Amino acid sequence: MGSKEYNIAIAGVTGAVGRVFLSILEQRKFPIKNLIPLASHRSAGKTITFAGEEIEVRELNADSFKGIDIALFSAGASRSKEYAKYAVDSGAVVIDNSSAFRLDDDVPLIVPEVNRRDIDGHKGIIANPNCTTIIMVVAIKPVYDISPVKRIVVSTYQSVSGAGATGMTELEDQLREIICNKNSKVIPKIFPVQIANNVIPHIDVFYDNGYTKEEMKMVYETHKIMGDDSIKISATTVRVPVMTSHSESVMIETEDNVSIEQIRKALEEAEGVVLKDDFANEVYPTTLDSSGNDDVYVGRIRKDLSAENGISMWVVGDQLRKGAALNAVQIAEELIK
Ligand code: 25A
Ligand code: L14
Repeated sequence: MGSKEYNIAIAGVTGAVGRVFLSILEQRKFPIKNLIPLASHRSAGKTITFAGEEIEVRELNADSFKGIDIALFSAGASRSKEYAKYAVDSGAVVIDNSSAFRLDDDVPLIVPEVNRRDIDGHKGIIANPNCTTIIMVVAIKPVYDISPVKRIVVSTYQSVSGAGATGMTELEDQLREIICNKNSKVIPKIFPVQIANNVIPHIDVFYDNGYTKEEMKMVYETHKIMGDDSIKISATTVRVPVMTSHSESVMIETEDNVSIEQIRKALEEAEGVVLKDDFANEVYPTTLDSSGNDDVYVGRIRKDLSAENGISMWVVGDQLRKGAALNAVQIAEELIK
């Protein structure tokens, strides 16, 4: 990429991730010449504010990408499948937040802390992994570097903003209905059942093996990012009535016996990780620690009682930031280095 400042397009700018893209690009002073905000016809003509300037949102179409250097996509997989090719044909590099291309052989799937070198092989599209996967691998990589990880058992506690802006509206609306209107039954719109006062073991569609697509993303994407298909992974992904940040209970089995002290030290020194772990003083991370912040927080590190070389830990991260927009902007920063 020649110039020192870049033309950036954001597809899905009015969504949950899109808004965070704007604030992260601004905060990190990404060198931007022109910013082109794109969304559906519903948002065309509205304005967004970037670096103190009001910019009009345009409708995403085949001609949106003339002169664009980097196109950040977060408008859902079907939009990515339809429009990413136009961005690539216009000479832009696409960094895609959707699940559309993640498992394609010629598309690198990147978490900079883990596999930034894989960016080099890109052919115009780089994929941003699923949010729960990103948050988990940031915490697992430092352990893997001490001793190869053989097996992972993970349960997630995913916030409603993982389902986009409409997920947040749905939780707010249901809580208001229950608290203000004293109505204990509400009709779900985007979640399969009521999310207020509830916990739902169902994210994305079910596959024939009884796992959901969200659970299988954690398996396939972790293999690809870590470059190790031999890791045995089993996931249960669950929606909880929390606005932002995903939490994960992770059990890791390593090849060798690794001490808790070694793990703590490795995580303390790891890029993108904050260790918040002192059970004697009741210190552990929660979603209120991670929300609005960039790092992945780890605590509750202890020997697993059911596996010889097993470690259990609690991992929390803001899935709109490290799980989505921040990770994508970090990929863009690698590209222009
Ligand atoms: O397919 P995937 O990959 O599984 O992703 C599905 C969705 O998950 C979110 C993201 O939703 C994505 O669309 N998502 C993905 N990864 C995520 C992650 N890691 C993640 N969320 C959290 N963490 P979103 O709400 O964040 O963003 C949606 C954006 O996409 C734009 N969009 C939709 N259709 C489009 C389109 N852009 C171009 N062309 C299209 N055809 C969408 O813009 C938004 O920016 P918008 O203009 O449609 O929405 C503006 C506001 O309008 C409201 N709204 C949404 N749908 C409807 C609606 N209003 C009326 N009718 C509707 N059907 C919303 O309130 C929105 O804020
Ligand atoms: O694959 O609903 O990136 O929490 C991540 C968020 C899929 C949906 C992805 C959610 C999306 C998921």
